[in-house]
Amino acid sequence: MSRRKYARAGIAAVVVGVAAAIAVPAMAAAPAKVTQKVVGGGKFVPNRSVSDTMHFKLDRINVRKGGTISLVNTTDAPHSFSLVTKRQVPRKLAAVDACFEKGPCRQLAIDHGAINPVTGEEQDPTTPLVNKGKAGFNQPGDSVLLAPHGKAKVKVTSAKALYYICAIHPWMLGAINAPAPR
Ligand SMILES: [Cu+2]
Repeated sequence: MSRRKYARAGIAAVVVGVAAAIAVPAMAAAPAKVTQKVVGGGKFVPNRSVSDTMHFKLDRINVRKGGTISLVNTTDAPHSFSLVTKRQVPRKLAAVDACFEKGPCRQLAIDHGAINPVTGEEQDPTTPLVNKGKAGFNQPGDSVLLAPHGKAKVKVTSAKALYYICAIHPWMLGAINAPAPR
């Protein structure tokens, strides 16, 4: 083989190698099972603040379509895992407050039966799982309640980006198969 042919073979090998390197991340499928924990609790700093550190452990969940998210609540409080639109994800403190007024938190509470739709009074939720549209978690409004130290499993039946909040503590939020909301 001439020197030139060696050079061509070398270039071809590099091209194949680069193609493989590009193809590998695309071929690596999202996992079929993911665990999302709810962690944290109250925090008191004298003469400074009282805050609540409860949050979803993962800011972002990667899971394949048809995969399962196991929700594990390690806190003493109830929570929800509720799909909302990207726009409805709070990014400011005012949006956290507004969630209970005109935002999705109020509607989710009504859908779970945690607010009496006639009197507007809070009550024990009647519907732990709300499913809009087709089965599984795939669109805004799909929502599950987590009792204190409770567990739940949800099946993700969409490959699209999904966004979630806790409708009780809407600073708790994140994304499924999309960058974490900031
Ligand atoms: Cu919560």
